[in-house]
Amino acid sequence: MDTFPEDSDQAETREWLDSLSSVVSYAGRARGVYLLAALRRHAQTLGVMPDHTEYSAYRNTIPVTDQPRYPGDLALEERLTALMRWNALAMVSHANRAHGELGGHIASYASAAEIFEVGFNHFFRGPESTQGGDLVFFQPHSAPGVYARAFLEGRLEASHLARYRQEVDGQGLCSYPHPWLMPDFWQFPTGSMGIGPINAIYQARLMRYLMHRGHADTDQRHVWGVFGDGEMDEPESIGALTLAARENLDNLTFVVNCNLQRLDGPVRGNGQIIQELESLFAGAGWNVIKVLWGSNWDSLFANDRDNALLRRFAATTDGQYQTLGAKDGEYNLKHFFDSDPEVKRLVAHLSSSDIDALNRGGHDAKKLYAAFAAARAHRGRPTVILAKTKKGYGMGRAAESRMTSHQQKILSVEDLRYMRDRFHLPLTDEQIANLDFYRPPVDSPEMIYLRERRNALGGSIPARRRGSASLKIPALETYARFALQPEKKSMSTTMAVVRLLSGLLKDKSLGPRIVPIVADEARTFGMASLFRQIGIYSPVGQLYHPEDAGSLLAYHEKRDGQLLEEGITEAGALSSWVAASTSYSVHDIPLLPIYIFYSMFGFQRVGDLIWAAADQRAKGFLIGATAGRTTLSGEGLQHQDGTSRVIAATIPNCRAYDPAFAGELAVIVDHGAREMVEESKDLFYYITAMNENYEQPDLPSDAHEAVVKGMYEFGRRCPTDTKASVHLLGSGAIMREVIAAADLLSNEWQISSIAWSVTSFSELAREAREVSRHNRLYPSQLPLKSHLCSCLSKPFPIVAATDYVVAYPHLISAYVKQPSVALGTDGFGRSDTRGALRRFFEVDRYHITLTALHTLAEQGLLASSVVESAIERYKINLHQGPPRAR
Ligand SMILES: Cc1ncc(C[n+]2csc(CCOP(=O)(O)OP(=O)(O)O)c2C)c(N)n1
Ligand SMILES: [Mg+2]
Repeated sequence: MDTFPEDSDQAETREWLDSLSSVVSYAGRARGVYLLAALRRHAQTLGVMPDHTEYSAYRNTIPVTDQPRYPGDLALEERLTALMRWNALAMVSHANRAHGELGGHIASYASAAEIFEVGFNHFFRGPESTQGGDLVFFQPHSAPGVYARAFLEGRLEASHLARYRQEVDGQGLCSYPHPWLMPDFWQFPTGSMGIGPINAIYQARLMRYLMHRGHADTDQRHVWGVFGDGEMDEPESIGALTLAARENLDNLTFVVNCNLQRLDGPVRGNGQIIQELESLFAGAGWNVIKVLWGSNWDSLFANDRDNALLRRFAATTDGQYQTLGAKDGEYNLKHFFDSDPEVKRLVAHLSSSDIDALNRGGHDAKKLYAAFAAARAHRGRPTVILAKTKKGYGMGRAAESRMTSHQQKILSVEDLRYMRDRFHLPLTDEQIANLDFYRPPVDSPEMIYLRERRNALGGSIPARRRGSASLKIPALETYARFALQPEKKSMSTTMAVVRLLSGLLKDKSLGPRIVPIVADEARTFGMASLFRQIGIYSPVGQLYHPEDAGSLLAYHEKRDGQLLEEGITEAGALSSWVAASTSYSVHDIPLLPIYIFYSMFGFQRVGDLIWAAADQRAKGFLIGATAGRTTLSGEGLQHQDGTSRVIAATIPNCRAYDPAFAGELAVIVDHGAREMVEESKDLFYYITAMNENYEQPDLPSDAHEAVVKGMYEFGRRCPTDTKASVHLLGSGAIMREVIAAADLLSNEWQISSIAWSVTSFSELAREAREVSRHNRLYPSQLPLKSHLCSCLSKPFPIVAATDYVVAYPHLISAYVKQPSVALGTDGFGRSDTRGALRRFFEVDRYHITLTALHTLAEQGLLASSVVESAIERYKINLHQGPPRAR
C-alpha cells in the first residue's frame, strides 16, 4: 500500500505522470518501459532511488493488448471445471456425511479449480509427451480436485471417490498427495506446507544438473508448483527462492493461489499479501506475473484514465477484500465503488449483479492462460504467478470468502443448489441431495475434449513411475579392503566413509551416478579432495581464478561438476538429496545420492523433509557425521547429537546404523547400495559416523550378515575363576568403552562377558517386533526367534551403552527376557574432552563396569559390597551427572 509522503508540488507531479502517459499512448508500452528503466538508472546514479524493493500497481501484469488468443474451447472447459468442482465437493461431503470424523477440504480447491484446469488443459505435460513430462506439485488439500479429474478421465471410479480418506481396506484415496500410499499416482508429497515449494525448486535444479552432466535431456521439461498464499509464510517456501533465480531456473513456475485466506482467517488482513509476495519474489530475482482481475474488468480499466481504480485498490486491505468477497454487488457498490467519486463514475452503468459478476483474475481462464504461457516462455529466471482468487469460490453464501471457509466439509442442500445453478450443473434435486458423483457419457463433447487435451499433452497426470533400471554395485573387496582389514590402522569412521565414497566414485559404471552432497562442511569431514577430483557443480562453471588454483585440493567449480555444494542450508541440501534420490522415478535415471552432514542438523532440524522423502520412496544415503553426544567433543550443546537415531527409528523405510568400526561401515554401505539401487527396494539408509580416530580392527568375513542384521559377537572374556557373566552391548562411539569395560570386569572383578557390537538397535527391534507379532498371531506354529534373541540366548543380564539417549538402546528392551540396563547421554551436551564428557554422561568404561556389577548384585549373583568397592576404586563422582529439569 502507498506510503508516499505528501505531494509538495502537485502540478509538477502531474506533468511527469502526463508525460509518461502520453509516451505510452503515442510511442507504445515498450518505449514507456525503456524510459522508466533509463530513469531508474539515472536515479540510482543520483542516489535518489528508494532503498526498498518496489512493487507494481494492483493490476494484472500482462496488459490486455499482450494477451494471447485463448486456444481452448472455453465453454467446454467451463462445463468440465464445474464438474470437477462438483465431484470434489461431493467426495468430501460424502466422507463426512457417512463418517463425520474424516475431514477434508472443499474451499481450497474451489478457489484453485481454474488454476488447475488451465494447467491440465493446456500446460502440464504428461509422461508420454515428446518433450518429456512436466513435474507438478499440487496444493495438498486441493487433492479432491485432482481425484475429481482422474475420475472424469476414467482413471478412478465412483467406488474410489466414495472411499476418499478411507484407505485401510485398500482402494481408498489418500487425504493428500502421498506416493507411499498411491505409488502409481502421486509423485510429490506436499501435505506438510513448505515442503512442496522447496522440493520443487531443487527438482528443477536437479533437472539442470542431469542435463549438464549428460545424464538426460531435460531442457523442455518444466516444474510447476501450485501453492497457497498462507503457505508462503513457511521458511521452507521462501528459503530457496534466491537459488532458483541465481541458477536461472526458467524451467520452474510457482502459481501462488492468493485467495487471501489461510485456515484461521486472512493471510494479511491489514496488508496485501499479493504486493508483499511480489516484492519478495522480485527481490529474490524472480519474474513476477500478477493475475488479479478477470476479463470483465478490462473495460473499466480502459476507461480509467486517471487510475482511480488503482488508487482505490491500493487503499484496500486484504481483510476488506475478503469482506467484499463475501458480500453481494449491492454491498460492493456501497462500500467499495461508491466511496470514491471517480470510481463511482466508472461503474455508473453497471447493475449490482454486473458488479457481482466482476471476477477475480484467478477464476478467469483467459487471464490465467496468458500468465502460464508467459511463464513458460520466460527465459533466464523462474516465474511466480500470483493469482488472486476467492476462497470457497462458488460455494454459496455459507462458505464463499468466509472466515470459516477452510473448515467447511458439508454444504446445506440450499447451498448445493446454488452451486448447481451458478455453474449450470446437469444435476437433479435428487442427485444433489444424494451427493451423487457425476461423469458425462463417454462420447459427450466434454469427455471427448477432456481426452483430446490430455492426449495432446502426453497423457494423464499425476502419474508416478515405480522403478527404473538397476545399477551394478562393484564388489566390496575391490574398494573396501582398507576398511575390512585395516590391520589396526587408526582412522575415524567419517574418514572411512569418505574413502568408501572415493572408491565408489572411481567405479566406471556406478561412479557417475553418485551424487555427493554437502552443506558447507566438506572440509570438516575431510572431503576437500573431492573438489578437484569430481568438481563442484555450477551451471556457469568457474568465472574466477580460485585463490588455491594449482593445489591438489583446489576449489574447482564446473558445469559438469558432480559434487553438490549447497552452502549453509540443510533444508536445501536435503531437498537436493530428495531430488536425486527420487530421480529413478521422476526421470527414469537412478542415482545414488550421499548427503553428509552434521548429524545434529539432520533429523532434528529437517526431520519433516526426511519424512516426506520417505513418503516419496527416496533411495540414497544420509550420513550423520560428527555424531554422538560425547564424540563431537568441543562443539557443545547445540552441536552434539544424542537424538537423531531415535527419530530415524520411527521412519519405516529408513534403515539406520551406528557402526563402531570401518569394516562394519563398509559392509553396511555395500549392503545398502545393493538394496537400494541394485535390488531397487524402496528404502534409504541413515548411517552415523564419528570424527574420533582410533585403531580399527579387522572384520571377520562370517560377521557380515550379522552386521547387517544389527549385532555380532565382538569378543568374549572368561577369567578362570569367573563369578558371574554379563552381555555387554555397545554401539558406535561407545563400543570401545564397552570393550575396555569387558577387560576391567574380567581383570579386576572376575566377571565373564560377551561383548556385542550393535550396529543398529533400531533394526534389531524392528525384526524382533515382527517376530513377536508373528508368534502372537500364529500360536500353533513353531515360534520364530529374532536375531536379537538368538544372539542373547545365554541368560546373562544385559548392559547396553551408546552415545545417544537411553531411549535408543531401550528399543530392544521389550524383546529380551533377561534384566537389562541401558546407559546413554540424556541431557544437554556441553564442550569438553571426550573423556570428560563420557565420565559426565556416565557412559565411560568405569560406569559400564559399575553398572554390570550392580546388575549382577541385583540378581543376587554378587555381594552389594562389590558395587561399593567399584564406586570407590573408580572414584565415581556421586554428585555429577546430567542435571534433571525440575
Ligand atoms: C506445516 C503445516 N502446517 C499446518 C498445516 C495445516 N494446514 C493445512 S491447509 C492450511 C491453510 C493453508 O492456507 P493456504 O496456504 O493459504 O491455502 P488455501 O487453503 O487458502 O488455498 C493449514 C494451516 C499443514 N498442512 N502443514
Ligand atoms: Mg490461502
